[in-house]
Amino acid sequence: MRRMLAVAAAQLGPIGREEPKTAVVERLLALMREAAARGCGLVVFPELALTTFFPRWYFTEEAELDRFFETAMPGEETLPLFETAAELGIGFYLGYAELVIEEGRKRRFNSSILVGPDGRILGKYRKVHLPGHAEHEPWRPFQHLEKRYFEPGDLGFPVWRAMGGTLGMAICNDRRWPEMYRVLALQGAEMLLLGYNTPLHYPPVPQHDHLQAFHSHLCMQAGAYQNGMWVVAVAKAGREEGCDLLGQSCIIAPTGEIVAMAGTLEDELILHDCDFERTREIKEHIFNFALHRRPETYGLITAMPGAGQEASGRS
Ligand code: CDV
Repeated sequence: MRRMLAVAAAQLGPIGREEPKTAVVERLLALMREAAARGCGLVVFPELALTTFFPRWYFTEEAELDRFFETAMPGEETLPLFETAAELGIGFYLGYAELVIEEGRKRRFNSSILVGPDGRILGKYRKVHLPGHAEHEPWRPFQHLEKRYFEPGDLGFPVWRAMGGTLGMAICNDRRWPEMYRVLALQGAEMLLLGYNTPLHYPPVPQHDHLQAFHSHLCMQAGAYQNGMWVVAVAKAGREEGCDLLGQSCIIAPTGEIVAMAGTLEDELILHDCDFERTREIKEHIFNFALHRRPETYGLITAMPGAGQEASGRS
């Protein structure tokens, strides 16, 4: 018996710094409508999908920063996404900047939500692995201030049973960390939804610039295969405010094979009919966790962050 979910990865082209959120939401709605018209039950949007990738700037005024954040979900500008999803009967994943008052203070997270085909929020994820730096570093051609503008996610890596399968969420840099896939797989995740903004130029190690697409696919294909899960990875792509962002959004099968990949750096939909049952080909055989894992030898993974490394390296 097959267990099918037709999934759309909705890559976005660049978003301008002054582009109103309402205009971005129109672009998202066009992609959502196309996904539904082509028979999809789920559409996946990128990380921070409502605005330009604002951590590339150092802001001195809090109000300048605040305008990129959402204080409610749905909010006034994002409500049409929820209404349209419910009308069309399609679920979605959306990355956005979250600003909440918790513990009596302002807290900021790089977040994503999973919305069901009835337009209701099923779950929220807050990005755990924040790359970049916390202080202004003028030597860089552009900043990557995620460590300044966001707190590390505090919700862990939950899974949700929805749309016929078991789904997990992660965001951008999380895809480079094998622990993320494994923690999801140990909870039975069959599909990972992930949005990203990956600059082609990596200022601390520019000699790796030509490897951005390779490294992106390498870690996700390995994560898919070693954990027997589908991976739906969606870029914000193209030249955004002078910064070139990787495209090549893709859908990866539990075998590690890329089964669909974007060919442009613009708004573009790629689709695949995913069979959740295919996860068994991996999970019941080569990566049968119950049969082959030796967790008693893996204790160091949770006991320490790094092998005596200083926390002062550049990222
Ligand atoms: N948005 C990101 O998390 N970007 C990182 C870059 C800075 C390395 C990434 O892992 O793609």
